[in-house]
Amino acid sequence: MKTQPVDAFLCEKNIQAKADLAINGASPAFQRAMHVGRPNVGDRDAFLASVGLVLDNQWLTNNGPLVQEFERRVAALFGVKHCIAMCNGTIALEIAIRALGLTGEVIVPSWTFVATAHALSWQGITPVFADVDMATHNLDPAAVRRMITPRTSGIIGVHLWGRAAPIDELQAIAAEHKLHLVFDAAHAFGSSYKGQSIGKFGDCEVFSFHATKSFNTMEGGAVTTNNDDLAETMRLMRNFGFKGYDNVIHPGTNGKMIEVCAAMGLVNLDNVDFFSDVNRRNHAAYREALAEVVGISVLEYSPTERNSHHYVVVEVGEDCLSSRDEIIAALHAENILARKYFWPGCHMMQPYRGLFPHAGLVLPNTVSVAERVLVLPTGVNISTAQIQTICDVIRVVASSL
Ligand code: T4K
Repeated sequence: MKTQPVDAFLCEKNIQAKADLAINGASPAFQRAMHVGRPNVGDRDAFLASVGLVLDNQWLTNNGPLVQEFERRVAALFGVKHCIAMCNGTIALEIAIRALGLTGEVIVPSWTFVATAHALSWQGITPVFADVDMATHNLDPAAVRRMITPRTSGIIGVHLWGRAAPIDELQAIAAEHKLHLVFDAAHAFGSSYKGQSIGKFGDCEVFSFHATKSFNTMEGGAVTTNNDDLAETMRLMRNFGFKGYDNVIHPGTNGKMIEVCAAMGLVNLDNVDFFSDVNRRNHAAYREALAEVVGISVLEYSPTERNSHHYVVVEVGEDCLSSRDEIIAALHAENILARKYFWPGCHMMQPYRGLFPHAGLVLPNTVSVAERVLVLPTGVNISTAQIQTICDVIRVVASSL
């Protein structure tokens, strides 16, 4: 498979001591930015050929043949009845939320990308933030129980970093309180829970295929479900509520995936195992290179569950000699654009801060984890030597060298 050359950002610098760091005046390790979220792109020629066919076909969007093929292949991969492809993950969330008839309050983690909360508030629903478990970074079921009120209509669990939320426990809470249960599976393409593919749990699961995801369609998303009626409603909603020409039978919006995005998705589906294999190797290289650094730990993935290993999540402990922000500053000076995903937590972001001024008091784990996490580059565009350089920077910053 052809991928982008990984030596385009070749780095020659040997980093042994603080004087070697760009933050102390040395030249940066990388001439061009090393981004978190560089797209994984499968066979470029196959993609370009497919785009040629789209143009020849003169069918660019509106449930075209490639979108339909893409939906069939994703549904088969997950073992779920329906995959409804959408233009992005956020619209997919909004459509799922609306199709399920959620109202009032919905419980979500604050420790997630802000789109999870925005999709609710965009529909006039109040996102109520529940705390996460420090070990899993996913919703803590006990915290969810504490946030239920008479206005609660649902729960959105997030499979953060592609590690499954506590599905059984959330399912039990939802059943007990007659709540809808949706999973934001934006990070979880190819993940499993107790050996079963993510994609068929809760009322539905919502994926993002944004360029920065392990599996991408440039922009894109999907809802997967085993519920026939829900699937039918969402298909109507993503296309203005049209059922055939001139016949609008449902409120709707424009949530359609275009053919070129489906073409990218089909090419990338052929390479999704390759992407995961590369990410797994990269993840192991990071873990090995950072194993001895005091106060630094790389978040682990279960050896018994599938995961794309797309997120290299580093936790900076209190015993580390440098803070998370000092490490980030040093990495950025080297042109390594590590991210603080998902600092500071949704509850601290402008649209929600005023709504819940005391939210931090009930979110101690979220507050804590938001201050200690950073995310490093991975994917098919990074070499083992470059990973080594990134780890050298962290090792030197986090030590007394
Ligand atoms: N739920 C969850 C849990 C999510 O994480 C997301 C999205 C959603 C829902 C919503 O799904 P979508 O509506 O996005 O399909 C990025 C992504 O835009 C977003 O999709 C993703 N999560 C989030 C975790 O990351 P930003 O604000 O960090 O994007 P940005 O522009 O800074 O890009 C990230 C990095 O990727 C940059 O350092 C540059 C690099 N990059 C980006 C693009 C687009 C590239 O190298 N090439 C590219 O083409 O949100």
